[in-house]
Amino acid sequence: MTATSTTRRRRLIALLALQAGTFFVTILALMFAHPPEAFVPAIQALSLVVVLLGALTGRVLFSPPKPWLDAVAETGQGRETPECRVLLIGLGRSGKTSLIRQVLTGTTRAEQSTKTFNVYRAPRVTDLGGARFDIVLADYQGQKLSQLVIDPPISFFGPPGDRRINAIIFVVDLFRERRDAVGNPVCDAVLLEQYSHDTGAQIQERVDEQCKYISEFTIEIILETTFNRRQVCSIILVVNKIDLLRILVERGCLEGVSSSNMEHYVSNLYAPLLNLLREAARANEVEGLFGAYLVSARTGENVAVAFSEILRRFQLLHWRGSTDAREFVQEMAHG
Ligand SMILES: Nc1nc2c(ncn2[C@@H]2O[C@H](COP(=O)(O)OP(=O)(O)O)[C@@H](O)[C@H]2O)c(=O)[nH]1
Ligand SMILES: [Mg+2]
Repeated sequence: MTATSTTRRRRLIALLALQAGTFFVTILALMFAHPPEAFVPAIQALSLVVVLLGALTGRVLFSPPKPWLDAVAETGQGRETPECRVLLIGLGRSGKTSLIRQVLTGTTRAEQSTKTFNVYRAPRVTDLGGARFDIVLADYQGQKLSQLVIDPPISFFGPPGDRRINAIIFVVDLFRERRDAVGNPVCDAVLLEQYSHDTGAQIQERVDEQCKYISEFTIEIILETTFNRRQVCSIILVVNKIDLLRILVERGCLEGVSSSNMEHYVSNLYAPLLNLLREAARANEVEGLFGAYLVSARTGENVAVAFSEILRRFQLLHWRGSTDAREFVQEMAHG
């Protein structure tokens, strides 16, 4: 049991003892101070007052009680099944929910939702001896990353000072969604048609937009909010919608880019962001997985590859006991 959970248990016991003590003293006082006929209604009225006072005292003494109680109830402390918690961060419409659908093979019903997060869960079995665990994915859907700091749901993040996230995936793409006259997203055929001229410039525009969203400062905020070196063992960049790029490359829309150097082209586009992530991870002593994974949440291409390394690291970390994630990842990198 962690120091934090021990503190919470002590607080809970103290709160209950305080309430019970107050109640007991009141009953004794009543027995001495009142004649028998006044006894029953007076006790009833005073019991109510004592309970209300107790609750008020608890609120003042143990404030803020709600996050604390939420934490005890929801962080999974004492939960039997280990959880690999993966946070997906990215601009709206870059494909986070579609990626989750691919990973959980069609199950997209969120088990918890807030204004800014959906949380999905699926059972898994390890490659290392068949132990069970859950993969839990949180899809950040707010537009402003500041919301991440203001209201991160404790059930997924874990309480401040004891964060529980194992992997952070930054999701970017290469194509901005286009809408028709009535506001519906256009189909891929129309999107490809629109991207078939000035292709390089249009893609660069989207990359710039993505890099503006996931900047040095936002990375810092995200790590500040989520990071716990005992838990985080992967930070990766996923570049989505590679199916569309492949078609445009095959059509010859990007001069000098072929299917054999497509990965190189994308890595160059996202080199500044990759460098920022690499530096942030180094500063926090996480040796993440820093190639950009080119994936398609639509076709499933490369999605399993990107996730399998995250799951492998989690499994090794978890079933080796309480090893510090940082030491473990360094060991892996060296051998
Ligand atoms: N062609 C293509 N479209 C995609 C891909 N991933 C997502 N989309 C589409 O992009 C839109 C936004 O996806 P969604 O998963 O809702 O993005 P989110 O807002 O980041 O959760 C949807 O219309 C998806 O069908 C992909 O890999 N290829
Ligand atoms: Mg979504």
